[in-house]
Amino acid sequence: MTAEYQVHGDVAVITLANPPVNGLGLSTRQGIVDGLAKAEADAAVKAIVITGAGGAFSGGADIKEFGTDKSLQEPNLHSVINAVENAGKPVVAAIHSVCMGGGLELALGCHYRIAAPGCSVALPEVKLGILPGAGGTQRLPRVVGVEAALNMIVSGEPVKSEMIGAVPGQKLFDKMAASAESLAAEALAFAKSVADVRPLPLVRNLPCKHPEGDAYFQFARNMVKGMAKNFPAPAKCVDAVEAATKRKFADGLAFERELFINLMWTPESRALRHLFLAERAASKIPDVPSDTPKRDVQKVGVIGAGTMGGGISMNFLNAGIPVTILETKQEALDRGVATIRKNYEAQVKKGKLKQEKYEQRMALLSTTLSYDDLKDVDLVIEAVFEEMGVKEAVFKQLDAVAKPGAILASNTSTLDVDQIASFTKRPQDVVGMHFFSPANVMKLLEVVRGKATAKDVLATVMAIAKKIKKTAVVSGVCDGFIGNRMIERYSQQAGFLLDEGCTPQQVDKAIEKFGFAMGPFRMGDLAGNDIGWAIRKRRAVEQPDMKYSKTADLLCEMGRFGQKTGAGWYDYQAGKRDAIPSDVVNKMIEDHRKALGVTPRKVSDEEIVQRLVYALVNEGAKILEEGIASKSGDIDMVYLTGYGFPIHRGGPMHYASEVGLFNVVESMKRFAKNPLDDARAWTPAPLLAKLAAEGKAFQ
Ligand code: T1G
Repeated sequence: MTAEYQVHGDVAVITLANPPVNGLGLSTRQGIVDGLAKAEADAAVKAIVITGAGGAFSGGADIKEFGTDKSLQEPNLHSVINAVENAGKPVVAAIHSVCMGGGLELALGCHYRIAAPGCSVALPEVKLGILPGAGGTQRLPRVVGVEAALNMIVSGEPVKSEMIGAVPGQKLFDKMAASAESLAAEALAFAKSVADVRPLPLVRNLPCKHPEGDAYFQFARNMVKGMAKNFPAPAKCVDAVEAATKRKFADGLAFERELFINLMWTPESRALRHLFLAERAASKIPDVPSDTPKRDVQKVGVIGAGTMGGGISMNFLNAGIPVTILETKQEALDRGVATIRKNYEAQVKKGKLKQEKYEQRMALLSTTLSYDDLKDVDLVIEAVFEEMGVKEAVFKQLDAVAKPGAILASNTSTLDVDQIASFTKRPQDVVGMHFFSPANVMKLLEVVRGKATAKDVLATVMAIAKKIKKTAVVSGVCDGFIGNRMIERYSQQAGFLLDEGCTPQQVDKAIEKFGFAMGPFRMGDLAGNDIGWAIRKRRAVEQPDMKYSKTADLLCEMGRFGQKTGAGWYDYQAGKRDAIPSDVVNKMIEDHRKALGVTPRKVSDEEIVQRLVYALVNEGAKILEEGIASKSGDIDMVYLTGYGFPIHRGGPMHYASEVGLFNVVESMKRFAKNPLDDARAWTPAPLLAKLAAEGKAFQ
């Protein structure tokens, strides 16, 4: 049982003990009910305290149980809370650290609540695409007021216990403990003090009204509509809280339950729950135990003060870690530092960064022209020109200068990390850390594991990634790692669609309607079309038989590299970023079709989306079966945090599983028949074909 029962004098204490956050899984729920029964049956027990062991009161319902029958099995959370409310003796919730979701709902069912300061209190269900499903939308408004409750429920954001406890008229806590350390003793004393109070107070009996209800909820609906266009849950949160003001408690509870169950089955909620677990699973490397000793990283060196070097440096400065940037020329250093300053000053101007914080960060930054100044750094990240010869020179120097045990990382976006490691006598200390531009903004960090990369190096880099607030995903060594290798296939399809009859704006609009932040052509103009051009030239040598539309090369031959040249797939007005469809480009595409002898056809948005997304999925399946990525959720995390894949779709691999892999493969068979396409690109990866045939999903 994952709830312990003890009696202290005449107070029974039920302690939730389901690490890591006392998720209210079946055994924990059973433990609470059993504990209540024992306390009821023991005449010596005058009052009951419920609390949580370890670092949480409770993080809510056990998310890992969702979708299994355990989550529905009695006693479900409603039954547990009913048992608490109907106990014949006062039940006091002793709250500390984390009290979220079902955990807060459990506390709201108790007769009294005492909280330690510093506890994160939230109803975060909306972040999982659902809403509080065990009375939270009906009870919270009764103790903190309708507006404060709705804010908490629609945002899902935590608030500190001392912030709520102290607000006049808000009765979420009956008492604030002096500290987390004194909570246990104070809870026992408080329980004793209310042992004889009758009738026992019930939150459900408190009134729940809003003086301007109709107007307020209309306002709330208007606000929510704007912020949650792809997610149904926030609007339902408003409906549920409004019901608390208009219906009897029992009816409001039933209404909430109906909304909760309906939301649980929405694709958006399935996507968000998948991502909650995938994000946490990404930080786990199957063959690197989480207790692997980590190297100490007190000082970081960054080689290259360009856009990437500067952005990478800012991540560490923001985390309070000193950085030394090395360049070959003083003016490059000066330019790089000036860019960092400009970025911080812009944040200060917007009120996003305090002046003193900015100064503290800049004080952690030093610069040098000499490798000798990197001799005592613990981690060096090079962000120099993407050419193997340059990398070789850098790593040979690093090998000579860096102290033993220093981690030598390359920010390369596609080059072979094993080859880079071979330039040193310490390949076990070499790893790829592929940041995404702008490096101080994008959350994704691909951690590229070389054959020789030591396990403690990986464990250290994953821990550092968390410290600099990056979503780190481990990739094996291959051309393009995970993200860029898949985007290659996506871009290949985008080009074919132009040859067949689409315009750049039609393709972009279709995939942006699907939910991508930016379609392939707007993205090319932003990143620079010349980057893809260089990769295609390299690929033409390495994989001469890979088929491409020539339009992207023709575009680059016109010098239309994108926003940086004021023209790309689209036209741009000076100093503006608005993408204007270009007659010049559309004519180039039409002329190219004529040269191919192609009669343009109307391509549906559905086909555009399927060809772009399934191209990602098929390459992702190959990456999985080659072991370049260890989990399909890792691939989803790469696409969500690095390539603007729509969150409400859950990532390419999750989305394909939702569509049904059998249906994906059937569509691919159709695309393979298109003479203008690259049939080999539509040969299903063996893993995809196998799962589709077995009617399974990606795990
Ligand atoms: N259930 C199961 N496991 C959970 C969990 C939960 N509710 N919350 C966290 N974990 C696991 C997580 O997967 C990870 O596991 C470990 O705890 C550390 O998490 C009826 C139905 C609590 C603030 O949405 O916000 O109640 O990877 O890395 O940064 O209305 O986790 O180690 O194996 O995030 O210290 C509502 C979600 C559920 C809370 C801790 N509750 N969790 O943050 O650690 S729905 C939530 C969080 C519900 C009722 C409904 C955070 C945290 P592993 P972590 P952290």
